[in-house]
Amino acid sequence: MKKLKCSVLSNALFAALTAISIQSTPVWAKTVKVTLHAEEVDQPIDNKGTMYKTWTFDGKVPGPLVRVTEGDTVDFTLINDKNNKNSHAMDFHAAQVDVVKDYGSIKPGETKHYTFQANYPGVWFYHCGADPMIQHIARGMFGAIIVDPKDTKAWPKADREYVLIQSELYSNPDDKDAMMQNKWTNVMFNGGIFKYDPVHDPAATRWLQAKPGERVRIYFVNAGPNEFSSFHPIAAIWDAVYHSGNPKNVEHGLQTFVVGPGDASTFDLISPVEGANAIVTHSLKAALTGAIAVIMFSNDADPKMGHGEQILIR
Ligand SMILES: [Cu+2]
Repeated sequence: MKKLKCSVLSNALFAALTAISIQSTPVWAKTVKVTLHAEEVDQPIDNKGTMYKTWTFDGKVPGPLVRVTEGDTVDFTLINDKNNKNSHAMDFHAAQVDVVKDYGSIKPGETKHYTFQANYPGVWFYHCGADPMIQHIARGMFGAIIVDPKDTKAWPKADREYVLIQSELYSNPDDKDAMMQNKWTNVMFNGGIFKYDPVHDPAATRWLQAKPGERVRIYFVNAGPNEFSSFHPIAAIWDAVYHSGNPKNVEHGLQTFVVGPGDASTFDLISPVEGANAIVTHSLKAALTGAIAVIMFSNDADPKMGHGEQILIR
């Protein structure tokens, strides 16, 4: 009896101490190591496999999705592969650091290391900032970092999540003047012309999927380098839009939301019916040259889509 009482007491004491420590220090915060390689490699820019001389993070356009929780420390290393011909750099919009020391460019064969604490939840752009920045972004050196809010109850739980990153395609990757004059030929989501749109391109084999009634959370980044996005779901309404992806910056029931170059926001979409929506930038020259993503709402939706690796569909 005495022993039982003692253990109940010690359990209560332990619970109280745990509660105090959770309130006073972020015991959940962790250090996340992120290493990315600058790689100058060719990548397909459409569903037929047309190759383009891209510059990339880790050989992909967009670069890998980085995901941490608010309060985490990101321990970042950039390796500029020795076979490259150009200097590269890394600018995380989620960071608060020194632009000269941390965002400065490094030559082929060099490595750069810095750390930052992810103090604000949201979806953030990352990109190479080496000179000329317009060309390094246009050729593909960009991606997204999601900083999940530490309070998981700060917003409704999403049933599926997708990342879409808008960018422009310039037909000649060496023509910096065309980039400065905004002479793009196509606008794309996730580095491919009509990548998720089998309606406009029968060669497209991928699209977004969900079930009616599910809350679909889209993390949207506009890499630019020049065009604004008038982000709109055709045949649907944004249930909620969170500017910069921060749950505190919420608006409800919107048709379009403008995301400028270098900005990002998070969009919740719920379909009451089966059928398709088309997610576009309603700037129509951009949409009709490639920036359309079909999302199919079906009771038979693939349960793997919108989870794990299928958040950023390659
Ligand atoms: Cu670069």
